[in-house]
Amino acid sequence: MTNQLNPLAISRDAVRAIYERPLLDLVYEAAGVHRAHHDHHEMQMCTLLSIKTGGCQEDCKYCSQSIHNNAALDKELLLKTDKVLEDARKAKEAGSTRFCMGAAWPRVTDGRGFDRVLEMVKGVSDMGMEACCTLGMLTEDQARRLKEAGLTAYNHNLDTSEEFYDKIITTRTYKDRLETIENVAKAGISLCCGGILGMGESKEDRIGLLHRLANLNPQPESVPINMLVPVEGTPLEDQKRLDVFEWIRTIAVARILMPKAMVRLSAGRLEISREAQAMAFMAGANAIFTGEKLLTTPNPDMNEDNDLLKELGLKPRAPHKEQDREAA
Ligand code: SAM
Ligand code: DTB
Ligand code: SF4
Repeated sequence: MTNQLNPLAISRDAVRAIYERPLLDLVYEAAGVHRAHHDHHEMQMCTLLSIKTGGCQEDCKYCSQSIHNNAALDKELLLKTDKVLEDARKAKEAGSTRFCMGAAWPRVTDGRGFDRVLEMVKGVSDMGMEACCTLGMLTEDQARRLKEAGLTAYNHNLDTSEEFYDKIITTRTYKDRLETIENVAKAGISLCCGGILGMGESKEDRIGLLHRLANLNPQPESVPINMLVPVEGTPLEDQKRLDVFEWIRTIAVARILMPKAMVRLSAGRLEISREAQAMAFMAGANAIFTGEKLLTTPNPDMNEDNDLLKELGLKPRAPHKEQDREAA
């Protein structure tokens, strides 16, 4: 069961003790864990595409796509499969090895829309790329069908601590999130699960999020760490920026607690300096989203990212590396 504590459960006090270490000690330890479990010269490059944009009924206070918010947004119905596969091909040519398709759906509903998404997943997977989706809540049967179509990973975030959750979202519960996570695990799909920092949560909330993530059983294969992008027209548009060292601290703790996971720098990189990103890579972050856009907000320029990786001596990671290693 995914939402039960795993047998190696780590206590919240233990997570807090790690989180509160002197920052440089923490980064030093995280760097060691990173090097013990990964090739620390490798960076996984992923590309995101919003396959259905806006009009979502959930009331997530950070999100440009919620009907409860007033963000200026070009809404878009579910894209055609050909267009999505064309974008995936371009992402592959640009060096991306994982293609993640996001839909502003609160949940997946069976029917023509979902059938089309299954077609997209199959197409991306047939191209030799890792296919990832984030489509909202999912039943066990829908997860199974995605797996059969070739899905590598499903993104479904816990976003923050259980205590802070209802300050951010009221139309669904933490338990709803955990149920989908469990359905993903039952289907044998890798879980991509992380959160957002800088929404006005306390340090204790960040500790609570890390504690829940580390105790998921199995642990997530990928942990996206989003820094809030304050979107105009959302309730969080004027949110004060989180100190970037708290972001680095969170990344380091995630790396120590989830040694095998890919720790993914997600939203918010545009506003984070090269130096801070380099420190995050030192602290164990080993995946980024590349390309000019995330789902609806801008992302660093591809050339700037390539320059940064080159400067730091990092190289792109091959697709399906884990499976290849297990099969060898
Ligand atoms: N609707 C699906 C869901 O909520 O699971 C999938 C798409 S949703 C946009 C995926 C994730 O993007 C959210 O869980 C959240 O962590 C992140 N996100 C959305 N808007 C963001 C923002 N303005 N700043 C930072 N992260 C954001
Ligand atoms: C995740 O945790 N971050 C990505 C991915 N999963 C789907 C999405 C970030 C979205 C940022 C806001 C936007 O572009 O709309
Ligand atoms: Fe909908 Fe996902 Fe945005 Fe929440 S985060 S409003 S569920 S698209």
